[in-house]
Formats: sequence, structure tokens, C-alpha cells
Amino acid sequence: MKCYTTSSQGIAKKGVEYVVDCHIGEHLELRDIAHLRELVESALRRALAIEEPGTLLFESNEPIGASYMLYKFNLKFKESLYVGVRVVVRGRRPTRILFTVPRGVRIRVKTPISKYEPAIQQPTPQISATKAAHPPGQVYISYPVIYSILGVPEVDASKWYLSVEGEVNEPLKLTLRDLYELGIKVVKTDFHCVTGWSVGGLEFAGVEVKKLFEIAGLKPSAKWLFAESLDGYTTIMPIEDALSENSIVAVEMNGKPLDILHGYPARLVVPHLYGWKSAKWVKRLVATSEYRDGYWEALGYHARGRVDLEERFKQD
Ligand SMILES: Nc1nc2c(c(=O)[nH]1)N[C@H]1C(S)=C(S)[C@@H](COP(=O)(O)O)O[C@H]1N2
Ligand SMILES: [Mo]
Repeated sequence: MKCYTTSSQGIAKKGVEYVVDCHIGEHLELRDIAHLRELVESALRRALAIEEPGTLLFESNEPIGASYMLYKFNLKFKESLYVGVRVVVRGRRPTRILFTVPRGVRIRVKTPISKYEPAIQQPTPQISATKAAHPPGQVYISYPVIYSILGVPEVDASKWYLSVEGEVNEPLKLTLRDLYELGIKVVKTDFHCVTGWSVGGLEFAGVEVKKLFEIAGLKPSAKWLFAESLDGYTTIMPIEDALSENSIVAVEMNGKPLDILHGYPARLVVPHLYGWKSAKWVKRLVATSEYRDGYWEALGYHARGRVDLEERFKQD
């Protein structure tokens, strides 16, 4: 078992100081809930130095797509201190155990802290149009479920601008009007959430991410696109996915300016990746040379998140 420690600004907003993510390397078959508890307890002993014994309370299990189950526990200490526990199980195989450690809990990390290095197949396999038509493990619904894990931010569109920065020659600051003046592309696409729902035939309109980075002058050292939103939400994807032809900074959905709940004034839309990569209320697009976890990536979700390859959780 290999563990690494991570954090992310959005997670901090939820009171979580850091996440310890343990990758169960060996191939195990889950027998029952008692087995699951044993695994959590052994991961705990390995990864964290806890001064007092806690009680492991089962909270819930939720299916993620058709092949994953996410089990949640709370490790309760005296008073009201909890360490959150998430176990990712694919089929019957437990693959990761994550501990979300809140601020103020005196817990040391025991395992050597190694940085997560995503092993992503390069170059990215071609997106298959036929496969993408009905991606594995998805169920179609009629309208996208609205998510705002960190709340809906207050937006003053007259003060808002998009910052394009990082590994570029000329950082950009673009107002909403600037974006319109760059030329708007309409992208008709299905949209897929990692939790298993898809919506067909949405129409987004916005500026190609590729165009923005062409203007800014992307440096060859850029390997990742890290996106930051007004609410503190963050996400990351390989730069080549961000630059793919249908990736846009959308300002409209179905022929109207984005609704505030869908990310007004602007959001990313990267249709071939799961929805969590399509950051709403986007504020900064940062080209980086190094990988770092965004909000959901810090909770075990995939560094790339290709829908047709079912990249829901980190596998490496
Ligand atoms: N800022 C921000 N962006 C976000 C999210 C969020 O909670 N906050 N949720 C993500 C997830 S998980 C999905 S599936 C889509 C959902 O988009 P919608 O709320 O417009 O349906 O937004 C993504 N972008
Ligand atoms: Mo999602």
C-alpha cells in the first residue's frame, strides 16, 4: 500500500486540512463489510499516527457509475472530531482508501509522503465518436443536475475577468466582452457526470481554450491545465485535453447566457471528460508543468477523467 498526502484550497473551505490517499496495490476481493473495516483499520495504522483510539462508524455507500461503489465511514474521536474515510471499490476490488483529516485534529502522517504522479497514457488515445455516443456506466436523464459543492458565488460580471496565465509568454486578462469579441463557437454535445448521469444534446457557446492559449503563447513546458473558480473550486486536466477542439470557455448554454447556477459568467466545458473538469464560475486558467490535485482529484478522482475510457477514479 502506497499513501500520499494532498490538499486543495476548496477542500480547506470544507474544513479539511489534508487528505491521505492510500492506493491498495495488491489485488483483493472484498468479502463483506467486516473485511472493509479491516482494510480501513490497517490503512489507518500504516498511514496515520493517532494518539487515541477512535470508533469507525459506517456512514453510507453510493454507486459511482455502474462499476464503482464508494463506501464512506467516519472515524470518530472524543468530542466531535471526525476523520472522514472513503473507500473506492471497483467491482469487488477495493482500490483506494482516503482519509480526510479536518483542521485541528492532532494526527501525524506516518507513511513517507510521496507526491501523486499520474501515469497517463501519452499520447491520449483518440476519442471514439461511436463509443462516446453512449459511454459505459452512464444513464441518460433530461437535464443536468446542478452542483455547487462550495456554494454559488456572488458574481459581479462588470468586475469579472478571466485570467490566462502560468506557462505562457503573455498572460491575459479577458473581460466577458473580450471573450465575445474573440469569437464564439457553438459546441453541441452530451454532458457526462462521473456519478453516472448524462444529458444529451446540450448546446454550449464560448471561446476555444486553444484560441486563448494561442494568443497567450503556450510554452512547451505546459503539461497541465489547472482551473480555479470564484467559489474556490479547482480542477486539473492534461493540457492536450484542454486544447482539444470542443473544449471551450462557455458563456452561453442552449442559446442564452449561462444561468448563475450553471456558472455565469463563464465556465469550462470539456465534453469528452467527466463533468467535474468543466469548472463553473471559472476565474483562472493556469498552464502548469507539474501535476497538482484539484478539488475532486484530491478526493481520489482521476487526473484526466476521460468518459469513454471510464476514468472515474485514480487507478495508479
Ligand atoms: N465551481 C464548480 N464547478 C463545478 C462543480 C462545482 O461544484 N463547483 N461541479 C462539477 C460537476 S461534478 C459537474 S457534473 C458539473 C455540473 O454542471 P451543472 O451544475 O451546470 O449541471 O459542474 C462541475 N463544475
Ligand atoms: Mo459531476
